Amino acid sequence: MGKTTRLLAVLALLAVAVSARNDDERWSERERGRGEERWSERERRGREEARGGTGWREGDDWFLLHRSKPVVETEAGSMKLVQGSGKIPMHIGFITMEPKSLFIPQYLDSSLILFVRRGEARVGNIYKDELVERRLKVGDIYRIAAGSAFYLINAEEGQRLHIVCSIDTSDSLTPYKFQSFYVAGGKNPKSVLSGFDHLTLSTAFNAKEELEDMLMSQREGPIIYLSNTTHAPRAWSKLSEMERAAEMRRVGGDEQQSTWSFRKMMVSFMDWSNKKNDDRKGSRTGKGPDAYNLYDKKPDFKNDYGWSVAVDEKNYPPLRHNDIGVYLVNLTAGSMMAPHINPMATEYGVVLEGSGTIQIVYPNGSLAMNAKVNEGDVFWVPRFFPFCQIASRTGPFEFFGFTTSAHNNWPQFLVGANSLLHALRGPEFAAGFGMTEDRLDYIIDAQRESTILPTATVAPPGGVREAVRKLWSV
Ligand SMILES: *[C@@H]1O[C@H](CO)[C@@H](O)[C@H](O)[C@H]1NC(C)=O
Ligand SMILES: *[C@@H]1O[C@H](CO)[C@@H](O)[C@H](O)[C@H]1NC(C)=O
Ligand SMILES: CC(=O)N[C@H]1CO[C@H](CO)[C@@H](O)[C@@H]1O
Repeated sequence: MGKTTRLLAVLALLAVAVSARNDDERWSERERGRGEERWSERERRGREEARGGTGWREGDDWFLLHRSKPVVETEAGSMKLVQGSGKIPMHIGFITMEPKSLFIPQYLDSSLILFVRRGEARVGNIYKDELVERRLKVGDIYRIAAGSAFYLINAEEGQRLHIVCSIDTSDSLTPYKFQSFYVAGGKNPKSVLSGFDHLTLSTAFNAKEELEDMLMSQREGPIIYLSNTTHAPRAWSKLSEMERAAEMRRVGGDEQQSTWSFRKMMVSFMDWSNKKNDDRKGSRTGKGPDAYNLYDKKPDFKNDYGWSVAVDEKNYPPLRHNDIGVYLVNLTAGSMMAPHINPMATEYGVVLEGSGTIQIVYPNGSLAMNAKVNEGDVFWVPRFFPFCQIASRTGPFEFFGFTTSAHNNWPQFLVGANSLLHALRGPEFAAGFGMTEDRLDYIIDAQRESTILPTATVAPPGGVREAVRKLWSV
């Protein structure tokens, strides 16, 4: 990149940073919903938008991912998908499960990183041929590999479960799409088992009539209530009995111990769901990676205006497999994540709490997006594009997301005490702006904070803004 281009970009950014603050000041009080209610409202609107089929919104908020489509909708829960953009094979999924419900055992052709937003989840999945079960709490992230069978349970009595997940389709059968294969199921969803012909299956299971029962009963969709004594769980428990019997026969023998690992999962799973009350209090069974909690991690950066954490493969090794990183940022009311770029990764963001503004700048130095976002909104920022996030003045702004790199992403800050401008300063740099070094230094030094910057009112007085205005009129 030539020096002139770099200078132009920096100049544009300075302007954006300054105007961002003005915009934020103008931003009037917005009605601010809370908790559950707000979330389900967003879900509903998302669905409506999907039905309306408006597609990508052009222009101003192209980097907001509005188009969400429901992929599962049952009485007991839903899953909606926000499709990734451009050449990034990643989608964001929102899973909602009512109390005492189950997401039927399945595997995907894509890998998942779950993040528990609200409630508690029990997740079982096959890891290296063994069933691993974990209890996930708010803030936990947990990876499920492509092709690994898993189930999700909301075992809580009165608490809805909300999960946000990334779906990495880079290994999927169809580019940029993912496919579920239900292991359990019946008429709806259809179990992959039911695809085999009768003789094959009954030979494989060494059972007959029970199979019919097992594979025809389920009709309530992929997310079901555990509490309803439908046919399905009863039918599945037959499988469990058959498996146990088979296990007994195998004892002592050395024949194929763990050939069909999801049968093991089903046994364990049935043992659990047959019990009316959950008396297994342990939070983990089986050998395999644990969940990693974002809220337990010491912030990587923290000042009076907010904090941020980034989780990479060093913190949570399973991230290495997909080369995906996870981050979480909490800004106090009115604060700003200083304009920066991700030199290594494209970034996805999901607003968890509060509202704010996302500004993104094109490489040519013009403003690409200046959009207000609220809880549940999803945005993305292409690699190399300068951007910043600004909290509204009404309250803290919390967002989290995924980056397409599991390594340290080394974000480069363009404004603030730790910025590129400090590194580049000197006579050439000042000449690039057509200013004296002193005047440029004056501007650069005015911001003493780094990374997360205070609101305009707390920031140093008008002098800098005045100087920048003069700079523009040159
Ligand atoms: C975010 O920061 C605000 C204070 O600005 C605090 O009240 C809130 O609890 C924080 N959120 C989290 C998840 O820590
Ligand atoms: C900058 O680039 C964007 C995207 O390529 C384009 O839409 C816009 O018109 C350009 N602006 C200028 C001033 O060249
Ligand atoms: C079909 C059916 O009986 N559905 C019920 C399952 O259980 C939940 C509560 O646990 C009810 O709300 C459903 O109506």
